[in-house]
Amino acid sequence: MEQEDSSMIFKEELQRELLALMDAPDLVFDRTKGIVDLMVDYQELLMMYKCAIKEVRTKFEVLDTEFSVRFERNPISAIRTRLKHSKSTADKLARNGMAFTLHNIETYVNDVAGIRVICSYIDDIYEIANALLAQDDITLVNRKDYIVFPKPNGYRSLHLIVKVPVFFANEKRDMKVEVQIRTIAMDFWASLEHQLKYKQDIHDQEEIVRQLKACADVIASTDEEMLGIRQKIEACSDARTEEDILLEKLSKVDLSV
Ligand code: 0O2
Repeated sequence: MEQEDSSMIFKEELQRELLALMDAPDLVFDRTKGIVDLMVDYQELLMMYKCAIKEVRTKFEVLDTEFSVRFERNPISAIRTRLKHSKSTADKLARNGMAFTLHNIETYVNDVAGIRVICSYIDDIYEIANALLAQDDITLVNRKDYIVFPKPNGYRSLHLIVKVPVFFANEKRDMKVEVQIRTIAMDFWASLEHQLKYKQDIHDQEEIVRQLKACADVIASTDEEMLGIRQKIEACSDARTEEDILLEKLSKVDLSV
């Protein structure tokens, strides 16, 4: 009932505004121009975020290539990137009582540019994150460790908001990028859990939430165990002779970079 009232008021206000605009063509022109300008500038801003994603993605790809040559294994199993949907950006601003302006997007929405890095093992997450943060053109804006401090629903991931400089034809801009780093298992869990957000009519929601939490706990201990096994295997291969090491180094020469 309350919703109907507010939608009636909104419709009446809109009608009044349209009538006022019909009497004032200059105002119509100004408003239209304002909206077109905003959309053009917004497109440009998205282009800049897209470039920032490319910069950070390349940094992770470089680290992965270096690891693969030095340690003969790839810490990164996959990299996914996305630009936040405009509706999602508008919703986030509206939830915080803010208008959809370029200034508000840049200042208050940290995840317009998003990059998700999927690792096999937990220690890779921190190694990759530290290697990124050690780079002198990267500034850490915020760090949330949902691995050490998981969310009550069981969500685990390392979140970093970083700023990266991007060089355009006429300017250099520091752009914010949200980086989420997690294991394959954590990612598998998060994808399924994410569906809960968009399904309104789920029966037995409480049971599903409980099952998801239980799965998150199993996944966390499996991740720990897998890391332990890998470390044991590595410890065995550390007991090599000088000759083994030399032969191993020689075999690396043929690795395709
Ligand atoms: P989408 O669709 O993934 O882009 P802040 O960004 O700091 O102002 P926020 O949004 O609470 O505040 O940040 P936080 O906690 O770092 O979470 C941001 C993103 O992390 C979310 O983006 C999700 O991608 C992911 N995330 C956080 N919590 C959960 C969770 O419980 N389950 C799952 N599956 N993902 C989670 P968005 O904004 O939801 O949208």
